[in-house]
This record gives sequence, structure tokens and C-alpha cells, in this order.
Amino acid sequence: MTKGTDPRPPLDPAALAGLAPRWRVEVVDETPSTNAVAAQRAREGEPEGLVVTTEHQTAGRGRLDRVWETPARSAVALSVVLRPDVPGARWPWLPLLTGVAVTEALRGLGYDAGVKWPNDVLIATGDGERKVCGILVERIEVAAGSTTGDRGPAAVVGVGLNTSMSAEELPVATATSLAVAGGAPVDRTEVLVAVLERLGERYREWLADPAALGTTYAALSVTVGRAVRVELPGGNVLAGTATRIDADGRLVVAHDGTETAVGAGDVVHARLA
Ligand code: BT5
Repeated sequence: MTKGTDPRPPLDPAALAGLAPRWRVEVVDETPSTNAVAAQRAREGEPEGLVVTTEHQTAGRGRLDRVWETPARSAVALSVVLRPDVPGARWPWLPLLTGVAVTEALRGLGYDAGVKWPNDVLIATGDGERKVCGILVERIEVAAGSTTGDRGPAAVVGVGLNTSMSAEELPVATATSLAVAGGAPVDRTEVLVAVLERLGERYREWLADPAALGTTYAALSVTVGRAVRVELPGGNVLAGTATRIDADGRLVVAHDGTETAVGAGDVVHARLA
């Protein structure tokens, strides 16, 4: 390292401003959760296109009250406010759409990334697949009596992406970072811009042509075709082969001579188990 250079520089606001008008990016220095900030703004009537990001997320949220842990400036944490004017039945595609956008952005930057149903992006490493990104989509209903009720419900799309974490900083054995997987320093601003550009493209396409996303998702999936164990929300476990993603974004698992479509759950890929 050259004397005086910061190994983990802050995000570059000028580069983020270049994403306007599609995305209005706000950088907060430190916050417990970018999703919480974006959700509050959505409740207050924020129009689509706000992006909240931070240098340090101190109490990141996963699904089911799990925690998402990232040291300062070692990751990208972003939360996007969307207001998709589509039937609620199509909303389960939002995390899948986001996974596609992140995967495409990472592939564009040279990483061997793939989507794991429903909300992870993995990177193939010499030591197997590791989670580099987690996605948390929350639906924000309009508060009763709100003067902004005409905007309808919002989706807060949260993305946590491990960029510059060292091997020692990885919070769990199943995690990796771009720096660890790629063996080279990572420009967080470049990653953030690439993700938001792909997200903008994929979101626009999905609004106009929902079927196209299914084909793209299948091509990027590292779950379809694999032996899986699915831990279902009620505690039951389904073991079988992931055969496809159905039109509602559910994972179809073949088992015991039948097929079950799963809408929510934690998947363990056989080779990771
Ligand atoms: C997720 O949940 O993967 C969704 C994570 C979403 C985080 C973003 S950051 C921006 C926005 N603001 C928020 O507050 N949240 C979103 P889930 O599938 O439940 O996975 C959580 C599990 O991943 C944890 O229980 C750990 O096992 C593991 N984990 C925690 N931190 C990790 C990390 N940095 N990298 C990889 N795995 C991690």
C-alpha cells in the first residue's frame, strides 16, 4: 500500500449522482439498517427511485429477524424504493429480479456469480460456492389516513454485498467477499453503480415483459438442477431435486415421485451441505 492511500475509501458521491434521474442516491455515514431508513421514507410517500446507501451499516437485517453483519466500508448496503404498478401476485419476483441484476453486474466485473433461490448471490471459489450477497425485499403498506395513499404500497429492495471484507472479517463460513474471491482490491462505488444500472434495466424490462425474466433467471440459477434440502417456514424439511422456477417465482422440487412448489424457505445445495 502506498503511504497515505486509504485502503477502504468512502463512496464517490459524484459517480453516484451520475445515476440520476433513474436513481436518487443518498449516502448516510452510518445507520443501523438502510432498509429501515428507506421503509420510513416510503411510508412518508417517497416516490420510486430513492436509493439509501451507507458507509457503515451497524445492525443489518436478514430474513426472519436474522442479522446481516458487515464492518465499515467493507460492503455495499443499499435499499431501493420501488412502486411496481403490477398485481401483488407478481411481487415475489422482486428478490429474484434483484438477484439477476446483482449476478449480471458481478459477471460484468469478472466474477463467477450465480443466483441461489430465493435471495442469495453466490460466487464459485476454489473451495466451493460462497454467499457474497443477500437480498431482503420488504413490502411497505400505506399508513391508514395517509395523504400519499394514492401512491400505493412500496417495495423496499435491500441488497447487502460483501465487497472489501478480508477473510478474517467474513461473519460466517458460508460467506465470501469480492476481494477474497477475486484476490484483488475492490472499488465499492464501481460495484454499486454496476448493480444499480443492471437493476434499473431489469426492473424496466420486467414491468413490460414479466416472462423474459423467468428465462434469464433460469440461465443464471445455481439452484435449478441441483439436489436440495429446503427448510420450510413451519420447520419441515423437503429433500429432492430443484427442477425449475414456476410462473409465480416458486422453486419446484421433485421428491418422492411428486412435485412441490415452494414459495419461501432456506435452501441448502447438496454440495454445500
Ligand atoms: C439475507 O437474509 O441474506 C438478506 C440480507 C439483506 C441485507 C441487506 S443490506 C441492505 C439492507 N438493509 C438491511 O438491513 N438489510 C438489507 P438471510 O437469507 O436471512 O441470510 C442471513 C444469514 O446470512 C445470516 O443468518 C448469516 O448466516 C448470513 N450472513 C450474515 N451476514 C453475512 C454476510 N455479510 N455475508 C454472507 N452471509 C452473511
